[in-house]
Amino acid sequence: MKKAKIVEKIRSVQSEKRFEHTMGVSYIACALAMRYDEDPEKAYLAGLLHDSAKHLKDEKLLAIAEKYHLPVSESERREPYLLHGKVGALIAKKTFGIEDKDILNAITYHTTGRPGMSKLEKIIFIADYIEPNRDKAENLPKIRKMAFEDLDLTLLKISEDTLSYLRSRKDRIDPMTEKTYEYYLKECVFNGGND
Ligand code: DGI
Ligand code: FE
Ligand code: FE
Repeated sequence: MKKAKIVEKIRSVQSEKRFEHTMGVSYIACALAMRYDEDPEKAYLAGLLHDSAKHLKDEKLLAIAEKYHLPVSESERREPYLLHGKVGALIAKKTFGIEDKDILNAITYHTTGRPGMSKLEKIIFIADYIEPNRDKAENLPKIRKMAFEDLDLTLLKISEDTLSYLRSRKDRIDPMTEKTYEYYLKECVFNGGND
């Protein structure tokens, strides 16, 4: 499907605010791709589609996951919105014809991250957090600057802040969110944080 058509389809299901976020993620992902020698087109597409299942209600996310035999973890069953990455990747494939595994993984893991992420996965995870319309997270000015200096250190900082945010709210933490933090903590200490 043509890019302009994808943009229009996404616009038609998202609220104005979410659509602005989506476009923010696409453009920041593009800029990060330019900085880190990743393909800007892939980054743009992954950004555009990363929240393509975010407008769906919990029951719908669970129903889609069941219909397409997507594995649903205990944590996702309790907090079905965590499935919007996985289901988003399915939509990217089935509705928008995206076959690129790296783009699909970037969509799948954009909320929790995962150990050993690809460059594109890191870019989408980070762009989602720093895009210009985001305003809630602490340390954003620092993290925004960091993002253009060191991908792994930024990833570590974002997972650390996300964990403390979830703990402060007494939200349940998905094991993958924790694993991502632990992996990048080791990674950064071990290799000094260069990507
Ligand atoms: O979809 P977006 O809002 O653009 O961003 P996102 O997909 O990164 O989702 C962010 C939300 O997900 C944020 O409120 C924190 C939450 N989240 C991230 N990891 C976990 C989590 N929520 C729970 N309950 N457990 C997690 O491990
Ligand atoms: Fe999301
Ligand atoms: Fe998002």
